[in-house]
Amino acid sequence: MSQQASSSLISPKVIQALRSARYVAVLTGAGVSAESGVPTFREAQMGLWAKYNPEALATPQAFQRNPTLVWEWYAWRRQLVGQAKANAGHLALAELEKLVPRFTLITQNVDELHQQAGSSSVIELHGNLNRTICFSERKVVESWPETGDIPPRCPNCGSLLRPDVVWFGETLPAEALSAAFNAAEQCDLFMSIGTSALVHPAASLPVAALERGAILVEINPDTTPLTSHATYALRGPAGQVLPQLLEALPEANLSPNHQNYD
Ligand code: BV8
Repeated sequence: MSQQASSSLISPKVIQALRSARYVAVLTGAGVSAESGVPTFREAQMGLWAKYNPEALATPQAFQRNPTLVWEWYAWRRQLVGQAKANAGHLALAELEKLVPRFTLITQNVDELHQQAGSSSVIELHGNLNRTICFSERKVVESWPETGDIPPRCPNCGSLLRPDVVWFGETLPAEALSAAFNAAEQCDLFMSIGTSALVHPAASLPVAALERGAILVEINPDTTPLTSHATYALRGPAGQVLPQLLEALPEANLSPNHQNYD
C-alpha cells in the first residue's frame, strides 16, 4: 500500500530507500517541465491552441491532413521551450545522478530541459522537438532553404519536414525503449515523476520495475493510475519535492543496520 505524503513531509523511509538504492531509474513526464512554464501535455492548451486536443494533433494522420497546422503547433511549442529554463526539479535530478551508485533518466518529454539541467545521459522515449526529420526518409535534417513553405521541404527528396517526435500510433525508438525497460527491470528503486502514467509503452515501465521487486516512488501533485501501486506517493510539485529529497539525502539518519555502499 502506498504511503501518501505531502511534499513538506517526506518520510525518512523514502530518504532511507533512496540512500540505500544501488540503482535508481527515473521516468519523467510533462509535469517536470510545468514549473519551467511549459504547459503539460494534457492540461488545456493556451491561447490559439486552446481549441485543439494535443492527442489529436500528435499523430501522423493529423500531419498528413493538415501539415501546416501541426508544424505551426510544434513551432509554437519550440519557441515556448526555447524560452524555458530548467527548473529546480530538473536540476535536482541532475544532482541525484551524482549521488547514487547507478542512475538512469528516462523521459517522455521532448523539450531537452533535462540535458539543459546537466543530466548526462537522457533516454528520450518520445524524441526531441528541437530535431527535424524528413517525413519520408526519417533522417535528421539540420538545415533547409527558407522558401516560406510551411512545413519546409526536405532538401534531399522534397518531402515535407516534421518534428523528430514519436506521434501516437508510431513506434518508439527501439534502442531507447529497450534501454528503458532494461533500467526498469534492473533498478531497485524506480521514480515516476510528473507523468499521468496514461501513455504506453512508457507507462508500463514503472509496472515492470514493481514486478521485479523495485521500490516505486511517485511524485505528482495529483493522483494517477499508478498512485495506488506506488510504495511511496509524494503528493507535490517536482520542483519542490525533488530538492527536498536531495537536501535530506546526505543527513539521512540511517538505521543502525544500514549497509553503506559508498
Ligand atoms: C506505440 C510526443 C505501437 C509528441 C507523445 C497500450 C494500452 C493503451 C494504449 C496503447 C497501448 N500501446 C499503445 C497504445 C496507443 C498509444 C497510447 O498510449 N495511448 C494512450 C493515450 C491511451 N501509444 C502510442 O501510440 C505509442 N506508440 O505504442 O506504437 C502501437 C501503436 C498503436 C497501438 C498499439 C501499439 C506512442 C506514444 C507516444 C506519443 N507521443 N509525445 C509530442 O509531445 O507532441 S505522448 C505525450 O504524452 C507526451 O510525450 C507526454 O509526455 C506523454 C505522456 O503525458 P505526460 O508526460 O504524463 O503529460 P500529462 O500532461 O498527461 O501529465 C502531466 C502530469 O504531470 C499530470 O499527472 C500532472 O498531475 C503532473 N504535474 C503537473 N504539474 C506538476 C506535475 N507533476 C510534478 N510536478 C509538477 N509541477
